[in-house]
Amino acid sequence: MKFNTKTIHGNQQHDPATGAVMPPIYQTSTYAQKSPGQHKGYEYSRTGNPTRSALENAFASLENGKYGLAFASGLAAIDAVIKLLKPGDEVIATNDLYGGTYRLFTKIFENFGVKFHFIGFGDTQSLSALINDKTKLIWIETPTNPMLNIIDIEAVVKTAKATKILVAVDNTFATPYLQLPLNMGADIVMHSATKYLGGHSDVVMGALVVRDKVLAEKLHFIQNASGAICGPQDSFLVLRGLKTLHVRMQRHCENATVIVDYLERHPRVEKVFWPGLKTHPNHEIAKKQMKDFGGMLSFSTKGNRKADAIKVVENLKLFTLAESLGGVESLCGHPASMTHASIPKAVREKTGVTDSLIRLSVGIEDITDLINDLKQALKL
Ligand code: P1T
Repeated sequence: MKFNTKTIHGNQQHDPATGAVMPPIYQTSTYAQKSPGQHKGYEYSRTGNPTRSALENAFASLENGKYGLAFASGLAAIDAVIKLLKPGDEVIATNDLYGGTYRLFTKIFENFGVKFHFIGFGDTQSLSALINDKTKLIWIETPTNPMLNIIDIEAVVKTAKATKILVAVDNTFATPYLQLPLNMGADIVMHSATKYLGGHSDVVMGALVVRDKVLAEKLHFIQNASGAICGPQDSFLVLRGLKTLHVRMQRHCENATVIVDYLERHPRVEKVFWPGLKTHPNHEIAKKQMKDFGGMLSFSTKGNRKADAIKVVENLKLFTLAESLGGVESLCGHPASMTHASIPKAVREKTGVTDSLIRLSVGIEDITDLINDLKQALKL
């Protein structure tokens, strides 16, 4: 089945009880048992719920995996992955990643004795140099949030596989429409389904997809034992969102292409960060592993002044100033004071998250209106 059909039909079946084409919202916490342990596959909704199962199956299909798991948020999904580890274990993570992920690693899991190394993944030598027998997981985001760096997934997998280290890829920015990390040898794909998968900014949710049965069983155990599941109503909404993922992504990419071209030529713009640019340092890797270049971009204003960046995001009208991304509507953000404020200034500035950086989540509105909004906002 092709991807554009999978978004609608992948691993889906009509409701066995009624034939309902869309899975009903099974708003129930528990299920009748005939005799203790004798039930129809569901016993308690933390462990499993039919609406959530339909969504988890759809996630697995889209990422070309075997097992999908849905969580209460993207961070809850990441939390479950790190709970595979033990005190003393080490993780090598990209140094340019969502602020909340950095906070979870450094402020929660370091207290439990897990050690995190944050590095740029520009070359595999620095990765190899850090690998030792305590290294259990490599955590990458690609494209990264918010600098839009691209990490060569196959190269990382090649380095890790020699030593059986798990490779997890946060695929939130790319979505399975643009890239399939499991096909490139990664072990775990993670999503903030809050973003493009849901697509309508009305749900907070996380997802994991894996191929390996033993790994899936461990993650299911953690999902049930820790309990950070999502509810049936949210599962229904994300399942509905998924059905238009391919159409939305196509338009996100098209609109971003036009906006990047406009910003590149704008006299008030210093630099644009988007992997589709030929001048982007990782453009060739992006071309190799992605189908298109996505709807997320960042840019800085001429002179690199914080006040100018703030003024631009205040001026924008159609681009709503808000946290999050990946919805049908365009959003703008100031990472240094919003999404990445939990990363110390010195650490974030090293990766380029300066006070003059603006991030755009390009929506699927008419491109003329989006360009006009940027035009008026950049008249500083
Ligand atoms: O917000 P939540 O669903 O818990 O997902 C966390 C998360 C994980 N990974 C990436 C790449 C993310 O971008 C996020 C959430 N990001 C934002 C809220 C943001 O505005 O960047």
